[in-house]
Amino acid sequence: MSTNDIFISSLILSKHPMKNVKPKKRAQYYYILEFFLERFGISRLEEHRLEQYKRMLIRKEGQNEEDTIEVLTDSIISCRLQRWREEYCYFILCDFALITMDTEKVKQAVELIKRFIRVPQYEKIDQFARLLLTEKVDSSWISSTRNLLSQYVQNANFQQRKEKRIIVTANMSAGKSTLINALVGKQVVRTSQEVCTGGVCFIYNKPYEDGRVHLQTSKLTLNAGEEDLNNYEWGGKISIASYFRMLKESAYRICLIDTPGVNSAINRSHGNLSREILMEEQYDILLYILNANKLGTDEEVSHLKWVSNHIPHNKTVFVLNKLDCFKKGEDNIQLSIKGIKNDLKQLGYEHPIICPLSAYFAYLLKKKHYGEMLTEEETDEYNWYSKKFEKPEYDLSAYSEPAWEDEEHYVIMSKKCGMYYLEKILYGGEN
Ligand SMILES: Nc1nc2c(ncn2[C@@H]2O[C@H](COP(=O)(O)OP(=O)(O)OP(=O)(O)O)[C@@H](O)[C@H]2O)c(=O)[nH]1
Ligand SMILES: [Mg+2]
Repeated sequence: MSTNDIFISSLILSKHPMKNVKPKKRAQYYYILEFFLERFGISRLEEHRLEQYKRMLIRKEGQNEEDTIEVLTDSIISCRLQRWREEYCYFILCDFALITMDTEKVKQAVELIKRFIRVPQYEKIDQFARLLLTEKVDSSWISSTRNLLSQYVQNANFQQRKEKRIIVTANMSAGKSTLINALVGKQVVRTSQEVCTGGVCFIYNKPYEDGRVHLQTSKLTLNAGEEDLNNYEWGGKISIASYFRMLKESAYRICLIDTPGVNSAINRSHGNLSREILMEEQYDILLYILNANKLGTDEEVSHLKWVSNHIPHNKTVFVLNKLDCFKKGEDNIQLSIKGIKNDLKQLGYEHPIICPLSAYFAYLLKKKHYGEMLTEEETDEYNWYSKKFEKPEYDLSAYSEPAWEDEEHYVIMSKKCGMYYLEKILYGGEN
């Protein structure tokens, strides 16, 4: 495994077995962990991961950090690892594995640990390392290591999954970024009615929810907040990693790729950049978003033609977004879908997949389901859209995945707004 895999790994330290031991022991533990990592050369990502441990193990409000570190360093130097409680070396090995996600380094760390423990313990640490490296959680093992071991195993198993890459393209403001936030289930990329996405952004799934969003711009942070996500400059490669709130677990690792709208008159470079990326980047699915409010415009037809001519048809999935904006009496969803199908046939798409959707409602629905605070405006919109999608004329499940009365309300609404079907198309099956 390469060290980059740390970027898509999850880590929860709130139940760490060292959390409730005496501050001095905790600090000693930290320094030994740091010593092990530095011994094998520490990468930038590993440093950031280690920082998370440092905050848990050392930093305490009201303490003068420099004094503390000095005093504790002294006590580490005179500390004999032999006097440790026996299980600490298993914790160190797990934490080392969780920070590096590198099996070769873990093997070397086992040998280093042996230099500090007694010979009769060798057999047991080898046995434990085998368990760790074969990615098995053994319930007979000391219960205090189980949480760390299980986190490592989940990360390692996740990283062995095949990656599925999905790139999103459309004209400006069709809802590309909103759709990505809806797939993730939280706000990770910026959305706006103005030209918004100014560069290419890679959004990776993580194995489980640890409440942390990773952001790599020219700077790296493994705990990006709203402020960080809203203020970075475009340019270079932007990567984000977060746990995706999926309706059903996927057998794949997912990478979503957000691109700028192709038709910006002010930022002509956006169109070129997007098309370059569509030609050069590796991906399994091209998600083409049609804005239901702007069907048939010259700009739509022009981008559709370009995509049809340059991207294999069997890779392309179409989304008809913003269907919540349709007006009863004036618009007809069924006829629109039929019309698009015909247009796509003219362009040579034999059996195009078209997913009708309200990305914005899907986003609100997930946020609410996962207990996130909605703003007052979002709450009003959530209530308004909920009412709308209960009505048969807006029920998008009629064109995709039928909803059943005995299903959970969240699943029913996800079907009605089109999210359930879209996730099934994107994450399920072989593609
Ligand atoms: N009503 C409604 N509004 C939506 C929907 N999806 C997106 N929007 C709104 O459309 C506007 C543009 O959305 P974005 O997601 O930023 O669009 P984009 O395609 O990423 O735009 P660029 O990055 O500028 O190309 C925002 O105000 C969104 O809230 C939807 O399904 N329904
Ligand atoms: Mg965008």
